[in-house]
Amino acid sequence: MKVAIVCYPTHGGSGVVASELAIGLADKGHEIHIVSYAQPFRLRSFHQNIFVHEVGVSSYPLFKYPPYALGLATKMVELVEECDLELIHAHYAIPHAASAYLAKQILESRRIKTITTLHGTDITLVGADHSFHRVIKFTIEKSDGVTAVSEYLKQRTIDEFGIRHEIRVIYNFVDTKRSAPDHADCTRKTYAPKGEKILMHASNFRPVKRVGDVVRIFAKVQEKMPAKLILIGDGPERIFIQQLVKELKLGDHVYFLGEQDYLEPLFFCADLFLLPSEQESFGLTALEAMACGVPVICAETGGLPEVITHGETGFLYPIGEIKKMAESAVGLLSDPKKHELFRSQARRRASECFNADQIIPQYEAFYEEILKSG
Ligand code: GMT
Repeated sequence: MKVAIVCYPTHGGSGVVASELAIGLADKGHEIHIVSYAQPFRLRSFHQNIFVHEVGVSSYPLFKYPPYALGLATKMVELVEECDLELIHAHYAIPHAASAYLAKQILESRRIKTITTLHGTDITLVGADHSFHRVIKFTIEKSDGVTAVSEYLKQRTIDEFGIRHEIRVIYNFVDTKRSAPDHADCTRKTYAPKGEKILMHASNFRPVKRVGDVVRIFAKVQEKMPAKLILIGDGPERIFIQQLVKELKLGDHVYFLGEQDYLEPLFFCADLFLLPSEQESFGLTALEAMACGVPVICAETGGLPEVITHGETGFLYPIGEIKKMAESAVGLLSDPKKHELFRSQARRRASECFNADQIIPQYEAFYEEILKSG
């Protein structure tokens, strides 16, 4: 198949899923054209059968906001014609689904199909905003195929937008080959020289991630046992989090690593992953942690209960239940047998339910189904 995959290039789950899907499909011989405003970070190295096309938008003094959605639609039209593409797969509805719809209208004489994959905030936060609502609803309904990354997100989309179009749930995935321990290049000694336990969190440091809760949970754990906290990522809340770390006098125990392209090498250092988000349609980082044998303590929200099994691969508690999250962390980390059991159960669940080898063929089959449809 010849497919355009449209995505964000930045450190975020939707861009990771789109890039890893592109790699998996290209490995199977499909011709994949990535369309984005920059090279996605997971596609910086060469991959056979993947072609990256950057969308440039001219600036003009009249434009307060550069019309990216139009530049994107134009690029799609050109690519479909030049490369004879059959399908446009938009990851994250805003504005990608609208641009794909526009491209399809312009290309009316060609039988081009469009698929939109909903990732989360495109429905729950940004999409729910009144200023986008009608366009999101319209473009989802006009997509030839729609997928969501969890049952939760599918239901939320139906409730929020009254969508009648079928939404297929295709879970996010991990390449479990990359999660093999021989890929570990993080040394525990660097971060925990005295054998302290290592807690980890990775996100885009937006308010929805509740990184403050991560620090407060860690503070409670620290009171009970020697521990270190590794924070990965960057975003608007980072400055407040640094301040909070100072206020709680945790400066010697918390590391800020900034954005990292691959998390697996770091996860091999971790004893526990924390994701106490307000909202999480799936929680790809939690899955990546599990694949490396790291149990997850998270908020019982969104699609997280579909990924983490309470009492087996981690613990789920209501949003903001810092005390319970910290107690479970201490309980697990001070019981080596239980911790080891959780580690192996986490690894097994990631590999049995969310393995790239199972999920990528689901996308492939969905593409074929949509291409065959009338
Ligand atoms: O908010 C983020 O973490 C970024 C966002 C994205 O689109 O990059 O993540 C969303 O999509 C991910 C991939 O499908 C999911 O794993 C995240 O749960 C989801 N984020 C939220 O729902 C807040």
